[in-house]
Amino acid sequence: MSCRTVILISGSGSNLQAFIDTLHPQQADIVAVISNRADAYGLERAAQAGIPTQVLDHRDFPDRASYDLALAALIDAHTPELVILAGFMRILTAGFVARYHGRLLNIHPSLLPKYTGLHTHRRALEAGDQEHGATVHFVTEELDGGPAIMQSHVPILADDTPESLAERVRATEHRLYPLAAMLYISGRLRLMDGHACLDGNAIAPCGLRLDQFETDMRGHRND
Ligand code: NHR
Ligand code: GAR
Repeated sequence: MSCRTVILISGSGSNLQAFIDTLHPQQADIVAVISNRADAYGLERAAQAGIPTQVLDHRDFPDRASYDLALAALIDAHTPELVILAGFMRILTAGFVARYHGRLLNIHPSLLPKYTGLHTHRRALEAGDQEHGATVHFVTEELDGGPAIMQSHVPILADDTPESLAERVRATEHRLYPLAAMLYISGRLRLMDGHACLDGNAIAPCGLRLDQFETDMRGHRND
């Protein structure tokens, strides 16, 4: 049975594109793409793929609570099982997060718990880090603080700029995010007692490693 999925975006939607390109319709049914910005390029990607789109501009609401109530009403009309934040740039209230407890995922462009919030690539460069990456996590009330599911790692190069580093990280996000979502869709991944669990076992605090997981998958293939 296909997993009804709503994807929230604010911008270019390259992660949305990765979902469209990677997930089979029998696995995930992307029933709607919702953006808080009317000019998000991801809306065109969705339309191109025949996915219904909606825009809900946060500037039309007096506060976060009223925006989040309207957003939840839009989402719930599609009766999704899974809700995906893919470059969605609005902080969500505790009430919203509680409503989708255990079925709301985010991708954050850093090796959490390092660099929560914004401008992660610049901050990793300024700190002189040797590696950087992205984390898929369950969303909780605590900003970028929910249980980690899986991380991708990239080296930081001597001549990197925030832009070049972001591009290298984003290329890994497009493998990382659909794979993590598939673990949820297949029923192997769950949030249990505040822990991200794979096959019923708690995942380490930093999450699974994408490179390790991909190596293991190759080893288990018999073609
Ligand atoms: N909401 C909750 N409750 N918990 C999380 O973990 C969330 C969340 C909402 C979004 C994505 C997150 C990221 O991956 C995310 C995780 C936006 C901001 C932010 O400061 C911070 C983190 C994230 C997304 N947004 C500004 C705001 O005032 C607006 C910035 C803008 O519009 O450019 O909401 O990084
Ligand atoms: C991605 O790199 C994602 O990790 C990051 O924004 C980009 C969205 O790209 N998310 C955040 O910074 C959330 N605050 P996309 O629109 O092309 O998928």
